[in-house]
Amino acid sequence: MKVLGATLTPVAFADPPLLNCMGVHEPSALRSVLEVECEDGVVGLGESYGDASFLEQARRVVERLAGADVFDLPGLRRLVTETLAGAVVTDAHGLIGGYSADKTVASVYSLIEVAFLDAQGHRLGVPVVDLLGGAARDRVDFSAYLFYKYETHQDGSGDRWGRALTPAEIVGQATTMIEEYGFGSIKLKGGVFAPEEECEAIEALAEAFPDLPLRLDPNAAWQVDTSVKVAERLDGVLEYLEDPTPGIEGMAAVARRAPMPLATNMCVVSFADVAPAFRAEAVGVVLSDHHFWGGLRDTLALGTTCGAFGVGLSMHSNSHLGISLAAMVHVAAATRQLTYACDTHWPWKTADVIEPGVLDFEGGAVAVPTGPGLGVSLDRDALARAHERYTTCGQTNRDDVSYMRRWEPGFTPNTARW
Ligand code: GKR
Ligand code: MG
Repeated sequence: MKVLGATLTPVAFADPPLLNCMGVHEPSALRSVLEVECEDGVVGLGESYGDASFLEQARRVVERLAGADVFDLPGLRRLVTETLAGAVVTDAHGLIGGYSADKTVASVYSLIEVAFLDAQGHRLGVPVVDLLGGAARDRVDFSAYLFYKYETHQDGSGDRWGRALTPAEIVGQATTMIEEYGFGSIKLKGGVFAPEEECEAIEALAEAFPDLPLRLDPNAAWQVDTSVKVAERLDGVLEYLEDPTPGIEGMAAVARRAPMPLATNMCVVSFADVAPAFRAEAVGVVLSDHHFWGGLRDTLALGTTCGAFGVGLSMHSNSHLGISLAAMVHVAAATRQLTYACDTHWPWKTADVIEPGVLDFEGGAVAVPTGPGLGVSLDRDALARAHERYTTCGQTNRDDVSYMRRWEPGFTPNTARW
């Protein structure tokens, strides 16, 4: 089935002032929505990053898609690789590891592969999970993803979540999120305050939710010895400790002394990282993410690789909309080796570009959509509103660091600070 044309639309949606080691989320999160129009009126959807550098590279390929066959994924890989030879998308936000030409190809390919798979599913009348070999599970578990947060943005605009800067406020945030979504595990984004304070928040969560598995992710804000101290203190409390310190070598040094597995979405971010990280026994859990692991089929391959080495598998998320959640659910459902509930930023947004009703959470899980393709449809008015917000919000790149300086002039990222 031939592609007739494709449109890439940058969009923005409201994001609360969530804190991390790089600073604080700006008022808008940026994404891109891809529509691939094919013969017979079939349209395939994809979603990915919205930063200028990503858009620039993705557009170079998108404008060459006409004439491609949506069933020829190796051909798509060649087109992306040839078009982007040597190009590098730089993501200055620094929260998903280093960037490289290979990661750029993998990211742009992924955006389009998802849309091609969606189109294939529509053409054949089957859900994407079936194109990936079938469902290993019919519901996908997600964890409550907690953030320290300010009460309002710099312009004074607030949100329904309020302030969360203390252990009690973090427990309050968890309580609301779990009541509404039914999550059965909890992740706290750390790297914001001194590690002792973040340990106190985790201990408060353990007391409030004694039956729920917990995770802490400071995005490499700590040095090796600090990481080990935290790991020892939270022995028996955390199911895994995520990216405590930078780099494979640093993670391996922590892993040798930590009682719980270490997880990562920062030091194993492409297949080139797998051998050195696994050889060094640096990580016990890899957080997959189809957006930069080269699409849904390579994410499945990552699952197989992790399974072969006895390494666990979870799933990473960034602020995202419903097309991405649908893709995450289909690939997670098809991945036999998934050993933990996946991350999602879903509860933090208030708008989307898809028609509601397909991706509802029940008991912390999303049922795999059964409609053709991804099973979601675009709400054109909502897409237009989100694009309008993109054109007027004044943001073209995620920059948590500069925004943080409006609260704390002179702020520098907390990477390996403690
Ligand atoms: O949304 O601030 C955030 C997160 O810190 C995100 O950017 C990370 O990439 O969730 C991610 C993670 O697990 O590191
Ligand atoms: Mg992480």
